[in-house]
Amino acid sequence: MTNIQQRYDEAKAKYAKLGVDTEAVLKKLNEVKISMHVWQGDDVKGFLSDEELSGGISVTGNYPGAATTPAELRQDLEAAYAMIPGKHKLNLHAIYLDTEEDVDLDQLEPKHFEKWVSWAKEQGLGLDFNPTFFSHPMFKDGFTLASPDASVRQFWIEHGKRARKIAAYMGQETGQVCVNNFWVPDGYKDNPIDRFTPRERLMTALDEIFAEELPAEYTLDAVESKLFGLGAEAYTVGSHEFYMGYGLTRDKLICLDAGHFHPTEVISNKLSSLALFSKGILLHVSRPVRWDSDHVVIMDDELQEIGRELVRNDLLAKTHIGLDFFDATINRVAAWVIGTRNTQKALLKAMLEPSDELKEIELSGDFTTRLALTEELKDYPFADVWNYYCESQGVPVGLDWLTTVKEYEETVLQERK
Ligand code: RNT
Ligand code: ZN
Repeated sequence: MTNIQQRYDEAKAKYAKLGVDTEAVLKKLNEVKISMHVWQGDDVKGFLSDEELSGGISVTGNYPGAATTPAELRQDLEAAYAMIPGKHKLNLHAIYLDTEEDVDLDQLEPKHFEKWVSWAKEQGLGLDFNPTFFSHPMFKDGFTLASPDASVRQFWIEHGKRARKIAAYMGQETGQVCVNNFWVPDGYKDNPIDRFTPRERLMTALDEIFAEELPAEYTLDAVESKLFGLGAEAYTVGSHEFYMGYGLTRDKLICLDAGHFHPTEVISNKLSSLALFSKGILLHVSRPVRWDSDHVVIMDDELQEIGRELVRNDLLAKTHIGLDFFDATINRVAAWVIGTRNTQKALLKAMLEPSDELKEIELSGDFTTRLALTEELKDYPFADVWNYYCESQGVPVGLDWLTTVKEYEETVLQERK
């Protein structure tokens, strides 16, 4: 018997005493798909043009080996997925088109993503999508869909419509629903006089984009809010209130990005409310450090709280879990592996909790036991369950993946110019 098996058996017995069935937990965990974001692989550059990254987001670092072609990106993604247990999704952005044709955002068609789709099918991956409302000359004076200039709005409306067609195509081809997420950076650096009219313009533009019904089994639209961005510090048109209202009245998924709120405000505390009223939730699991810095997701309190909220409230079925971070100071494949595995681990930890019992304890008013037991649970051998899961899924156990990533860095990444 392997050491891992033995430790798992012990952990299994320990959790069983709490009434937690680790076998059932691992089955459930294995069904959760994480949508890994392509843009960690090349610092949000994409393949549309050489435009600088704009839209108030920023990547720092120049770690060697960033992918410069779709083929390199796919190679890196394969390396990362090989170290992540389970079957997942890939989250693409419009600027990641793979074509020889010279096309702009308002001319995109499904065929420009054919190579991604056939690769995803081959790999057994689902696909998600995002129209790109940044890094483009039509991002004018900080505005896209909410621009006061009708021709600017029109360009982006056309892009949005085309993105939806592409998402529907991806969903149809892969047989898994493709979540199409709309985030626009529009806003003002300094205090605006008129906060209302840009929001009204954004609402109208979105309504135009979403006018056509597309099959819900192929694609679902999501809308992502934000508090501020670089250069849009004073006012962001697509705020949380804006998209709560928009998403609820238009039956869209509402996307919560962990970095898009005030520094002490957490998305974990929003999930239960949103779940009561929204069609569904999209998460951008990220890690803000002092601002929306998009650091790699670590096993911090908020990540664990997000996991608990999803599990305790049974929200996994109506939640689509995506990642959103970009760090160019470390190996980018490692960034994916660390962030994705952490997100899975946080869910596993939550699933290993005797949540029904905890709910009863709370209802009975025994807050002493609630505190004592939740603290005690922190010492439970969840890692033994995780290691067993990794082994049974044929992916590296513990830190073994790092050796593989270092080898990959030496043999593949360092060869890149
Ligand atoms: C920006 C948003 C958005 C982007 C991606 C690249 O603040 O979080 O989701 O990070 O679209
Ligand atoms: Zn985001």
